[in-house]
Amino acid sequence: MSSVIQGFPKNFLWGGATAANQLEGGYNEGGKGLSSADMIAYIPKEQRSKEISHAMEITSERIEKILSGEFEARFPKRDGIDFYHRYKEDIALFAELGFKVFRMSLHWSRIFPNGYDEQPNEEGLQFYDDVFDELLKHGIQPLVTLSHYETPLGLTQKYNGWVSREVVEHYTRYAETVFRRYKDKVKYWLTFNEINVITISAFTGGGVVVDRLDNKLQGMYQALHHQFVASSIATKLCHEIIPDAKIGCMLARMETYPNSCNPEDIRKAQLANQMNLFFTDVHARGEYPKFMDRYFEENNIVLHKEDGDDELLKQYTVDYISFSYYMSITVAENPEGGNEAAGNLVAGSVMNPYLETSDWGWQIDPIGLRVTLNAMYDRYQKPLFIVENGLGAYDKVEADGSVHDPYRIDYLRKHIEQMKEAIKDGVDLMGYTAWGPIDLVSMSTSEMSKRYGFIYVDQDDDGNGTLARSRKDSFAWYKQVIASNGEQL
Ligand code: BGP
Repeated sequence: MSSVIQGFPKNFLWGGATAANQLEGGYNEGGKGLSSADMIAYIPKEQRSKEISHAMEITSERIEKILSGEFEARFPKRDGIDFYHRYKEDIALFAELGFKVFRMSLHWSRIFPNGYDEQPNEEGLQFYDDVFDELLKHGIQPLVTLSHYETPLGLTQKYNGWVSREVVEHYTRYAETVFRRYKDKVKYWLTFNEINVITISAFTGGGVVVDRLDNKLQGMYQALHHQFVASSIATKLCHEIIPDAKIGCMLARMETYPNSCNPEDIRKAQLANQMNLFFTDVHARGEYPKFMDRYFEENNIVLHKEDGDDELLKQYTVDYISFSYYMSITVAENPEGGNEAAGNLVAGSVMNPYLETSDWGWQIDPIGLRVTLNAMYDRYQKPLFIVENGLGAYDKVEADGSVHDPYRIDYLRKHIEQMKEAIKDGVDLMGYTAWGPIDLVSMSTSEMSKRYGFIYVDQDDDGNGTLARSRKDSFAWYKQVIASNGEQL
């Protein structure tokens, strides 16, 4: 009988997580092409819809207006926080925190500017070589996401993004190029960020403009199938080219509770969890779960598969399962009034009266993280990695320049405590990369004011500021968490 593991494993990978399109800037420098993320056009607050992402507003017409210059594309998506020029300073701060690992993504369009180019852009490849060298100089392992809400715009214009099978070939050429280029520097990879989001916003997740689709749902799930196949091929290539690397999938985990013990609510929550874990089922088990047959039939979705697709999915499953966790969701069969808390991510969601709510309506549930870690480990028996967790909040800069963020420390402490409990429960947890260790651009709001960082960045929602970096109170706290391997919280 193995003894219960007390505390975090010695090799636990503590760090922070970012995404190129929210971090780098330099959107048109170094030979980089335009991407879907560069099309998040400015939408004045008063005109914003309740959708979780402005990318859902993207239409063919809006893209043309941006390309023609008629429509000013939105700061700061294009500009991030200028990591492109400041990466040495930022990585030195991550090293001061004691990071073991740093999650980042590559701008696909920095390496293949149009997406369908035959040859890569050397300047783009060299930039990431320089970043990885800087990380490794400080003893920090890169954890690289190949596609994080960024599809080269050329693939949208030529193929309408991932809805076309041709994009599989372009993605696998990109994956093979970077595996070969960085095989001695990068040992942790992820194929797609939050692969489930393509069925919420096809433009965000796959550069697909839905007004060009005859049938929106059919298009979303066909695009998703292409990403599943591409992910399996990338997994095969990664194992061949970098035998000592680990490649995983990544899910926006939506742990969902029933609003009552009414069996109707129980069933609604069960279905919501099934529909969320469907994505990791395919990545980790290598096949579509049976409950999806009913969903496809009831929604007139007929996937077009090529010979060998099912075999690819089955043979090349992921080495580990990573996910983002921010909140839990509660659903009722007959909700009285909707729930803005989850940004309408799940139909029928209602407020959970037992949970606090963030400034952006996300319901804070540390115990839910333990629940979901146990549920996912029971389901897959594969190593898990929390690659996003954090609290987006308004921070106040005091007269002396300090930023006191006890609310962020409290949020993170409580989630890390639950991670420790899950490890005691027997969960194999590889690591934890807090989202946005340095303030960066919010995905859903395209703003800076929704801040996550241990490091404050002097930049406001309209791009004004010095971009100066400074340490918040949570910086010293997280540094101590890492130094004590999660003992001093
Ligand atoms: C996840 C994305 C991240 C990040 C995070 C925080 O869905 O993978 O890129 O954006 O959400 O959300 P937001 O930035 O909207 O606060």
